[in-house]
Amino acid sequence: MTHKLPKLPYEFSALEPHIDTRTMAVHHDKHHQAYVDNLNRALEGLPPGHEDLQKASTIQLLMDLDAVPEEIRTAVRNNGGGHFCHSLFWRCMSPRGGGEPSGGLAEAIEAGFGSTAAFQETFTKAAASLFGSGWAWLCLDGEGELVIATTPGHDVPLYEGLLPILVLDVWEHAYYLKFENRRADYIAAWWNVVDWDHVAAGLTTAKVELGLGKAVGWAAGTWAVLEKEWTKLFES
Ligand code: MN3
Repeated sequence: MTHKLPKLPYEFSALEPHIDTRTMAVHHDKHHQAYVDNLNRALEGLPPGHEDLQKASTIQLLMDLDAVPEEIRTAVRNNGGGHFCHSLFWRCMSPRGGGEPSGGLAEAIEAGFGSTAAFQETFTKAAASLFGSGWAWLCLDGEGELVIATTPGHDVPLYEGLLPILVLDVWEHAYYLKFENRRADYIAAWWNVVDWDHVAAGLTTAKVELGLGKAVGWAAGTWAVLEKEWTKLFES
């Protein structure tokens, strides 16, 4: 398939004053677009016998990188990963975001971290102390517990069997235009736009996926099923 840049579900300016218009425009239209273009370009160079990968979704590619020919594997990992991470990142933010989680999500966060404040403090520390470029995540693990994770580059927590439900981009391009080197200020501002409703929807999906995954033993084919649900999270 030809991978496509997802449309932002809000205007570039919608997250002002917390996340600025110019950063959103450059980040979505230039950075994310480049990952999509580079992924498509890498897949155009598939050697004969690997045409099936042309039809694979981003998640299917990432979940079975061994099936990707070695000469384009790094390009697929980095650019497919970048496409996945950013697609989820845009959806985790909203002009109606901020405040506190509620319902089942709030209960899960309290069970996992003691309180929303304690969760936010731990997540913030993980994001702030991540060396270099990468991502901070809230995920559901194989036991059904919420965990905080960080990944370097555009690596995804799916590699570790973690299902991501909230993600923060801490590459400098995500904040440098407004916050310069002050990553901590960016993270503090970002909490004001976190779309807890979307995170809650992600948790519900992840729980279903976890049940499905357990039922079939996380076989590679499982991801074909999971991918459908995850795509909804990005596109709905
Ligand atoms: Mn980015």
